[in-house]
Amino acid sequence: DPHTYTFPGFGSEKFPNLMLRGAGDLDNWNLKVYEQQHEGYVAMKKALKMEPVAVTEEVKTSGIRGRGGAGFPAGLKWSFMPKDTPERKFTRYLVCNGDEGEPGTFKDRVILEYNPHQLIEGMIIGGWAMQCQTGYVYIRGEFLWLIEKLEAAIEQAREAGYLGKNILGTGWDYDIIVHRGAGAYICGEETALLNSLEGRRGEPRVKPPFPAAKGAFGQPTTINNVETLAAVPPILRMGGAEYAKIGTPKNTGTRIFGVSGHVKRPGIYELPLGTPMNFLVEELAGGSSTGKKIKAIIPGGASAPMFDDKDFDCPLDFDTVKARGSMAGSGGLIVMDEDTCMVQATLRLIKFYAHESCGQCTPCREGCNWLEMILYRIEHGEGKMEDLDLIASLTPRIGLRTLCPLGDAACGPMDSALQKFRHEFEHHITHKTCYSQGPRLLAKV
Ligand code: L3W
Ligand code: SF4
Repeated sequence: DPHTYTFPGFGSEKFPNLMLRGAGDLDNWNLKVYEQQHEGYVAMKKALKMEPVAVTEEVKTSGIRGRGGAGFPAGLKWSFMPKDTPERKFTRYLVCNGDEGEPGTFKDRVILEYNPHQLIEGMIIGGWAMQCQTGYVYIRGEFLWLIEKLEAAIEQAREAGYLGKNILGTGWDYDIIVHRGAGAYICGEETALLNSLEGRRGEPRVKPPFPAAKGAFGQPTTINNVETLAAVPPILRMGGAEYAKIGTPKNTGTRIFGVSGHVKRPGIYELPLGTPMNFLVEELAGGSSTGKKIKAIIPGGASAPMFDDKDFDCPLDFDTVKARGSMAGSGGLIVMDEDTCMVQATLRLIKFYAHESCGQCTPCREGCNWLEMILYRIEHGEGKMEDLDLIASLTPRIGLRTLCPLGDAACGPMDSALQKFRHEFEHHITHKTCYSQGPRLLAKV
């Protein structure tokens, strides 16, 4: 059944298959296969017969929240775009954020590789709803093999008359341009992405103005994640109200969770929002791959504070994960067993943020480097007990004091690791060996 699927070894429970539909079919990147076998472009044809504002209303009704990390209601975001008036005509842009670079997150690439037409269809529907002239896919530069496939799929859509001039006789002109990033994580932040798209240095801008008021090239722009836009065709096909029945009332629909780390079956899983984390990790991903107890799980990409076993039952929806002190973020779960050294794991994460900081804000640029240096000496058995107080005094001076969320993102894993696994940091300092791995050589990272 193309609408649902069951997991091998997991009884007969049916899960809705909206995002990964057709993804198992290697020819699905081909327009004909997508159209003939997976109801491709049915939603687009339906949307183009509707008033643009009615399409936005349908997305609002669906309740879908942005899948890139912040969980902002997508329909509401679309409705922020200014409409033309007799006095003023706007050039409007739709930008798809395909700069997937969050550690532990690998869902957008699956859509781009196996279901690119669903994204293109979502971008045409979004472009129509907001009456945009151009759609951009800002894609992570390392995804070379996906870029070729995506561009070939876009060309097929052009040939079919779904992109270009006077699309399907509506009088509306719209095309999609693929723009490659050059390897900076920060360009996944929406305003840094816009700077990069414009050929400037990829640094976040001050918000407000939000992109809906002043975005790409100074014009009204909506930026949505790949997964959010790819969810639009199923929403239009089934109707917003029907989509809203999946998941929980304020966290509707399905999302693609990525599970990596110490599990037997790492990979991606499409599930309704609100699915309990331990169901995903234990039942679907097969539980611990090492036979050791699972010690920590990062629930939503590296920026999300870590959970310890008290929260493994947490329903994976934006609000509950937040209420329990973390964030559902990009939906990438990183699972760590009890042999994982939390000092080393935290150092690895902080090293990433220190490297990727764009350097505009002093708290982020200097603070992340300081955290890295302090963690480095603790990891190598050269830390002092006062270092833990120093860390605790540094993070409140970084978080919420910066231009973009990267500074906060570094503080999440740092604070949660220290709060939940403080004894491991203390052990490194007092014993000069590792709590989890014994008297291992405290290796350089
Ligand atoms: C108009 C207003 N628009 C908000 C729009 C805003 C944006 C969206 C959400 O961070 C998170 C971050 C990462 N008028 C508006 C408005 N908007 N108020 O709504 O905005 P915001 O600022 O809450 O979030 P953000 O800056 O988009 C995203 C976390 O996601 N994350 C990151 C993942 C990284 C990737 C990647 O590598 N590509 O996905 C993962 O957890 O830490 O907290 O569009 O314009 N009044
Ligand atoms: Fe750049 Fe960090 Fe400031 Fe973000 S928080 S703008 S990455 S310096």
